[in-house]
Amino acid sequence: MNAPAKTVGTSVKRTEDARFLTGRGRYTDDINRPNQLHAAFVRSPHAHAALGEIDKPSAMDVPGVVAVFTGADMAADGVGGLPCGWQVIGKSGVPMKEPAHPPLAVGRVRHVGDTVAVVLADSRHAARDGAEALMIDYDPQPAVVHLADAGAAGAPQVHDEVDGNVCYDWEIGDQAATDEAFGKAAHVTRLELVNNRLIPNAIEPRAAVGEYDPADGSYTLTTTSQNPHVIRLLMCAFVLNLPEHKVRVVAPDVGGGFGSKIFHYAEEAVVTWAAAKVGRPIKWTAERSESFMTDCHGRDHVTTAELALDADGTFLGLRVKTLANMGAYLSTFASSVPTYLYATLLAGQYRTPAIHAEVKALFTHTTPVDAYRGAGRPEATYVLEKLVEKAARELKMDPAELRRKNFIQPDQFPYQTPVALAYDTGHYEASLDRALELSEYSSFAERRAASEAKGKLRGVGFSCYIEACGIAPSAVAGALGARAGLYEAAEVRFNPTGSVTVFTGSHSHGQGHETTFAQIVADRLGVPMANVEIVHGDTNRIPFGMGTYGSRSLAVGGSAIARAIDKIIDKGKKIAAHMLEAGEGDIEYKDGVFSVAGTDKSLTMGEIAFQAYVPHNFPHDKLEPGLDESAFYDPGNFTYPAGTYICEVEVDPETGHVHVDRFTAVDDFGTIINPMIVEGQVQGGIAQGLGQALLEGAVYSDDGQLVTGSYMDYAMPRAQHIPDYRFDFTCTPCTHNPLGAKGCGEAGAIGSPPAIINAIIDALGPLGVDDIPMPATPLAVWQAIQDAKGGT
Ligand code: MCN
Repeated sequence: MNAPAKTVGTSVKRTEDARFLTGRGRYTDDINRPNQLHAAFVRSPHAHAALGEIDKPSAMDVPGVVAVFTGADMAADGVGGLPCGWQVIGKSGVPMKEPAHPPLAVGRVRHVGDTVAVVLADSRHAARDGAEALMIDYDPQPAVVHLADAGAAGAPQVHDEVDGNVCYDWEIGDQAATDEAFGKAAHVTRLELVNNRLIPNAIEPRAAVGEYDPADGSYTLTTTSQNPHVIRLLMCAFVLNLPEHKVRVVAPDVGGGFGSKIFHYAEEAVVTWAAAKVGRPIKWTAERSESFMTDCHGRDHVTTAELALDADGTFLGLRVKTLANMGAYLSTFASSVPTYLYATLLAGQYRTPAIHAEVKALFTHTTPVDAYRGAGRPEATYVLEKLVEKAARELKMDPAELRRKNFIQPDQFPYQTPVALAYDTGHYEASLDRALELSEYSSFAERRAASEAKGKLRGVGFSCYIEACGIAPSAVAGALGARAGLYEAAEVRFNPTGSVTVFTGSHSHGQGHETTFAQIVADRLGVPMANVEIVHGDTNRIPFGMGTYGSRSLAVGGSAIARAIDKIIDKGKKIAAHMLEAGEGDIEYKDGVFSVAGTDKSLTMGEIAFQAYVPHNFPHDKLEPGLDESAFYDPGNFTYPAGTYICEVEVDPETGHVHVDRFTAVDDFGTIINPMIVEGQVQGGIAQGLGQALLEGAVYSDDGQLVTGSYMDYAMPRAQHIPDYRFDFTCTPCTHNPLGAKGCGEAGAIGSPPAIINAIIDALGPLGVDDIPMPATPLAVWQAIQDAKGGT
């Protein structure tokens, strides 16, 4: 029997889409349990207030309401706070401040939307009525909202125990060497910028169902999570103090996460705890306005950056100072984002010999800020790629050529940057050249002239991004302060009749793992893809898992699967040797067939699998029955996808409207499993980057109200905003994982904002505009034009 055709590298259609497109997906909100109660959370209307009396009877009187719980109730049960998973050690060894974060507020509320109480009722509407009826004594206090104010003397304190609202003051790189580089510089380019706060908007809002079984004291939490094992670990160890073997966490189909569903949220702990209190299942689904207020936000940096260059444009040094908004509490991964996922990427694709970066993280009375697609790396790319483009303008150099001049060269890998990371491989010039060609950069001047003839301004902008993904090598993560290693686990079970069940610790919530992982398994085991089932998202079925974020699933989760398959093949060789009466060393394996070297004796993988489970004459002291192997894979390094993005915009100077006319993306993701899925990932990421660059931005009033709390005020990109994409890939395989693959899930969101903003600045250059903030809304662009003209 011939092995099925290889699938890796081909655009196999997504297996999971049959379920999604026919309405057969099973999401948390689809789950209903007999006798369940519905939860409504009571949220603070104030950014900062002392909590007085909470009058439970006012809600209990509402028909259908069964129970009301507050922070005091949870505290009385010994419930702990929501933890942060990364310890950042600041300057002079000062550890970060991690103030208490009770799931329901105790004594004080610290942001609009802070969770104050939960009302349980027979119906969703009754729960909501009860929540609205609950009388709470708030004593409003002054709030601090903006980064610029949070560190000022006399600013309101978010936590009494955190002096000056400073979570940490951290640095990386060599300050003395950087100062010396600036001393020698022929030219210094300076930049001040804001990386706008974003609000994640997955199609499926967060939801959770908590259950308790008094028969055996076990709990089940079904939740919209990207990493169910991590949620179980954090909830059991830090919050509810439960034995892990009594807690099952299930993340069924999840309708998008983009990072916002990797954190352990208050509602998950509350519904689990309250289910045992009332002895009934409890279901909660967020309303969209709750999502705006309580899903962790992203970005929110204020940065000054300086690039030192010599007379011919060679980079000598980079100096960066960033203020990062943590919001009111430290969310699960928040501390790592502006440090290890941001400052370590500031070398970009360049050979800058000296870099020094300082990051001060501050608490404010706003929604907590944590990872959002790209997490830290978009902020780093935005700083660096705006700065480089500005340097090119100031030096009157072609922006592509300035970059080319400073690229790390292919023969310099592995390349140790001055900011901790060691890139394993890359070929940056190859991506740049292909992008120049694909974007028709050489004929840009003609298109610019054509736009001008229509009264429009055309600009072109570049971004040569790099990211570190495949998070995270345990050795590096541990050294950087992670409280756990970030390996991944897999179990591959070759069933007796030829099907394969794969249990993975990764979690797919839009990325197509059921397809791409099956491609890897099918090719390596020589079975049809249809025979492979990928199981994820259930702590009772999967031995362990770190989940999906940081574009880690293929590079880390996929590598764990590849390792488990290697073990299956090794065992298959032993069985084949026994069956074929040959020495194990004489058994060769290729495309699903074991054969004795130099003979025509062979057995297929399917035959071996069957024999593995019916081992009539196995030497049982040497060979156990079964063909089921597990593996953990701890990456040796991050993977470093990189690429060049070139954006062309046309701006209407009368209205400030920006039309993104074409967007070229040439990415190096190493070996690609499924080009269609990867292209989809890049498209989605660019759409999110375009949202940040042109439309999205969370706005708080000075007293801490979230002004952009609905789609009336927070604009997401729509089909009409999506440009003519031009895609291609270059390939330098990752050198340290068995697949040669680098992550692709965040690249688009990381690389695109600076390309778009640089293009707008280029377009407006003739009018004297030399900067534009994100989001570059028509008003912001129009205002910049007026300011440059000296008008209002
Ligand atoms: N892939 C491939 N070849 C490569 C790299 C990846 O075929 N060289 C495939 C993978 O097998 C997988 C997909 O592309 O099917 C994305 O893989 P990877 O880059 O490993 O990223 P993850 O699967 O770990 O996904 C996480 C990443 C992140 S961090 C965010 S945020 C994000 C994203 O993916 N959130 C998403 N993409 C998303 N897409 C959807 N639809 N929804 C989200 O919430």
